[in-house]
Amino acid sequence: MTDLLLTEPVTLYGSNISYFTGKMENYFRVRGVSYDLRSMQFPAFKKRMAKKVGVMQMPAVILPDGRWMTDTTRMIDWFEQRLPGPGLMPADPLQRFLCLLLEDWADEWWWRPAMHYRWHYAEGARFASWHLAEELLGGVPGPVGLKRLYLQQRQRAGYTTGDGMCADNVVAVEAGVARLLATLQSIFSARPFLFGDRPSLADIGFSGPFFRHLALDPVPLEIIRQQAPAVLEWVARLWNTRLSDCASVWDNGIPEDVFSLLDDIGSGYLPYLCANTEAVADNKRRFDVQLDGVHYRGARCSRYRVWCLQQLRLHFMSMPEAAQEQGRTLLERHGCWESLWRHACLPLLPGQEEELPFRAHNKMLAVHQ
Ligand SMILES: N[C@@H](CCC(=O)N[C@@H](CS)C(=O)NCC(=O)O)C(=O)O
Repeated sequence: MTDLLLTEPVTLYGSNISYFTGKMENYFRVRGVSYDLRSMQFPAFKKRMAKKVGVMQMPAVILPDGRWMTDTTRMIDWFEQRLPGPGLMPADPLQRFLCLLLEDWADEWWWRPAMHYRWHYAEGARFASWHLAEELLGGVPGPVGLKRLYLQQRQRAGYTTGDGMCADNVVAVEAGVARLLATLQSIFSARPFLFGDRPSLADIGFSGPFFRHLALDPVPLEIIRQQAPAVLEWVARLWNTRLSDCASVWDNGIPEDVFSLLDDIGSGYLPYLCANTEAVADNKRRFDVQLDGVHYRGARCSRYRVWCLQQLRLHFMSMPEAAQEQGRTLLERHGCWESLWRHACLPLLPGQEEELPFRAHNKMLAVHQ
């Protein structure tokens, strides 16, 4: 693929407290791509973006040649294939697959707890609703209090209480975050990035839940300060790292402490993807599921996440045979294998998401479906 020559900054439309905008900013900074962050102004931006790429979601990237892009996973993949120099993907096929798996997990699974901490606690909801009302809805006539109420209700109905969170599972969901923090605390006490001295796609993936949410919103930030200061250091380190200054390569093999992340993927995320697949196949809009002892009632169906599961399978199958064998043993040992392949046939729509990053068919979760 020809090297991409960017003589002007790309435009990044989003919000400076948004999960996926924050992920894309971390990517651009680490990769040395200059960008110009602009806030989306509603309602005009919504129509404009939907016309350009098919959906309205944050962020949108506009290339200097005027092309619009969406979906951080596919955008990053697009840039990685075109930007010069060693990038964020390890050469070792199994490390590479694990980076893709961790990125997907960070995008899709940690979204709900991150939204929970922001919108469940009054402190978080006060901060975020004020910020978003001013930043995104400043041009909409009406009192700011009403806008804040609207935003709070929309986000809860779409992503927390409307996506399987309830009074009964708050403690267990927060315990899952504490488990993640404990593992990451021990990883980042041992080395600067997930796979060694150099950031990889997995670090960029985890900047989604951490940079603009868990390490920003008041309640989880205090938990991280007290319980996982090495994670806070990693958040700032990633933000302040340029890949071009990193001489070193990733460590060889898979660091042992990454295995407990795989255990969690095997007991929570992959079974969730299976339950979502079944619900989409049955044309449901919501489903109940018990994962790792946590009961989610009325979780939202996601066509996009059926595609995510398919992508994980394709990434696995694209590895050379020896790496697949090694990968299978590893995934079996950590409870990830059976659920990765449980449903032979995935209910994808014809051509689903094939035009990404220039056109999307589905939002990650359609709030008003
Ligand atoms: N898969 C997409 C997900 C983007 C996404 O869901 N962004 C959120 C905000 S951080 C959003 O815009 N949601 C749409 C909405 O709330 O209507 C990506 O990687 O870019």
